[in-house]
Amino acid sequence: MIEPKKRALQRIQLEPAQQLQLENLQRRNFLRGGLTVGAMAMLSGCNLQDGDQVDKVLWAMSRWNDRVQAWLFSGQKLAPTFSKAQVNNPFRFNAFYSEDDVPEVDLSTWKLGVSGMVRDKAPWTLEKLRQLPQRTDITRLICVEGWSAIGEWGGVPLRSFLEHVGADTSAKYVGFKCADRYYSSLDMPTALHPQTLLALDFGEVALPPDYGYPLRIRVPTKLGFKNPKHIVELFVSNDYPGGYWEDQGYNWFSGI
Ligand SMILES: Nc1nc2c(c(=O)[nH]1)N[C@H]1C(S)=C(S)[C@@H](COP(=O)(O)O)O[C@H]1N2
Ligand SMILES: [Mo]
Repeated sequence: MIEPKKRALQRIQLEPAQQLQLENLQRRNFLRGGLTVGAMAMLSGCNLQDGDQVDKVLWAMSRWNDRVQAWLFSGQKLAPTFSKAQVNNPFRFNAFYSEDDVPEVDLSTWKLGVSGMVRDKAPWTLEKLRQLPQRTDITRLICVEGWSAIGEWGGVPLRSFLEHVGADTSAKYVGFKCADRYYSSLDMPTALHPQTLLALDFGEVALPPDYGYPLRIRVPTKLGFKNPKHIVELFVSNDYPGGYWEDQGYNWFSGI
């Protein structure tokens, strides 16, 4: 398999901004093992000095790849599960800031806002969420930075929640906003996947601050960055919501 982007980068002197864009796109396509030969043929049709044009073609292809992957994904393939003895303790922390800056969420004012293509937009308290059916899975969280850890997460299957609020499940996306500026989004089949949880618990106790108190997404069929912590709002939409890392070039689909 040729690596057309690398070759293009070697041959052509790019402006720093163009170089950065191409590197973002390389990261975005990294998980899929680079561009196809057909894509390279398309690329060679444009002037590689023209950053805008190259970016447009590469981004379009990346989106196309997302659509193909979403289509291939049945929505029901289960992620591997593990035994309690395999849980990593202590669990690893990660965020775009250090542990000292973990947001302190005040439960007396915290609510989960619900918006977009849903029948019932009333906000949810943690207490109300705990009254919905719960599920627990011991799964592996895999970070794109190259580490992984096994943990036990419990909470409300996102599917049950979406059904409860009368979400339009024919919509394309479920998006999440967090208490710390972080945001992310899932394709609807993944949102309806049986192992995708609105997680409230971590190892049988309420989520500790580091791991997303009071509510996070736990989606074992996706990379770590698609597991937003400290969620404050959930919305259903047909408009592509992107994400904190996704908008910096990481592949939006990033999973199975
Ligand atoms: N709100 C918020 N959620 C986030 C992040 C973040 O910076 N802020 N980082 C993501 C990344 S990159 C990873 S790998 C996981 C890490 O989760 P952990 O701290 O439970 O290991 O959280 C994800 N969710
Ligand atoms: Mo991550």
